[in-house]
Amino acid sequence: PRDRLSSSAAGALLGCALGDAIGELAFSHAAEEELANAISAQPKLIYTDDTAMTIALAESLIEEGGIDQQRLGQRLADHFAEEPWRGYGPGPPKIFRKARNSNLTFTQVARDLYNGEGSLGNGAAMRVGPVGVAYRDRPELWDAAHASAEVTHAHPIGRDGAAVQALAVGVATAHALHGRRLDPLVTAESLASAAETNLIREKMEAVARLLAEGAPPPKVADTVGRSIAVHESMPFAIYAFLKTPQSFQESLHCAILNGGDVDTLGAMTGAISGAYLGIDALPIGCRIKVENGAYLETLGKRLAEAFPA
Ligand code: R7I
Ligand code: MG
Ligand code: MG
Repeated sequence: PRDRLSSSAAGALLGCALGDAIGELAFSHAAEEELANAISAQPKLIYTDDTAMTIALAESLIEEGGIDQQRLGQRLADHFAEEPWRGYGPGPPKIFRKARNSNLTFTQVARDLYNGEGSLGNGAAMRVGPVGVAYRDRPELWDAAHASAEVTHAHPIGRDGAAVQALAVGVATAHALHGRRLDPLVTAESLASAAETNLIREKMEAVARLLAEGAPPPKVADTVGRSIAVHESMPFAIYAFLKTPQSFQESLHCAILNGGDVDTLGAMTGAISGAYLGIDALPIGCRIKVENGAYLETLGKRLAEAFPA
């Protein structure tokens, strides 16, 4: 079990980075063959803010032993300060600046965003994989996911979207840990019933229905969305995993070859699929090219050790 957890944790982190970096390439190469050529032509696969924030969250979980919102905020801000060019959404950099220049906490500043509603962007969901790996099928998962989200995403939809994505990674990790096969329909329905907002519950119910019907991916993408808002991207990312849970590549292609917020769709699907299938299921040609791959693998192993089976 220890080895399985380690493989799952490393798979979740590398899966996120691969999905993010390859998703970013899919932005300009939308056909499968074109994308394969583009990957071959890259000396390195460069990830974006999605993975940078995921690394910060994993480091925070390992160092703090859980979610400490101020320390997590500071780590996220430090990664941004070191690499501001990674393609961050507009909200987080504003929060980091304001938290530095005031006496307010990160969560207080995050609540002021977007006319006091807080952000419902997918930025909290795209980075939440490490919370799913750490808490798996434990009841603490839900509060930890909310706490990790609130540092930048205070809107109820932003928080709920992150919690459902964390639960998807948690379910995937728990199944991998116990060597159990996951039932896609049961999983989609249980994620729907875990959602706390009507909007996300309805989207996840639609995912379950469309999976049962065998609807084609472009139709699913049109129905549930694939934008930068979390309720319009996380459901499609989960669908892409659940449609072909045994294949990282097929899930990833489904997530990123239907347009929209492709790096983030790739990051979310890649984290779930990587957690479920483990590190050895990731395409080796891509694994060796992904930026900071060795560090991501080590970080996954350290996360598994910090939250042992
Ligand atoms: O969520 P966030 O970190 O952005 C993540 C995205 C991913 O695609 C990354 O790959 C990166 O490219 O950015 O950043 P936020 O600024 O919190 O949210 C993203 C966007 O969602 C905002 O720019 C808004 O357009 C929109 N948005 C909202 N619009 C209206 N009302 C977020 N919250 C609201 C809202 O409450
Ligand atoms: Mg990005
Ligand atoms: Mg994105």
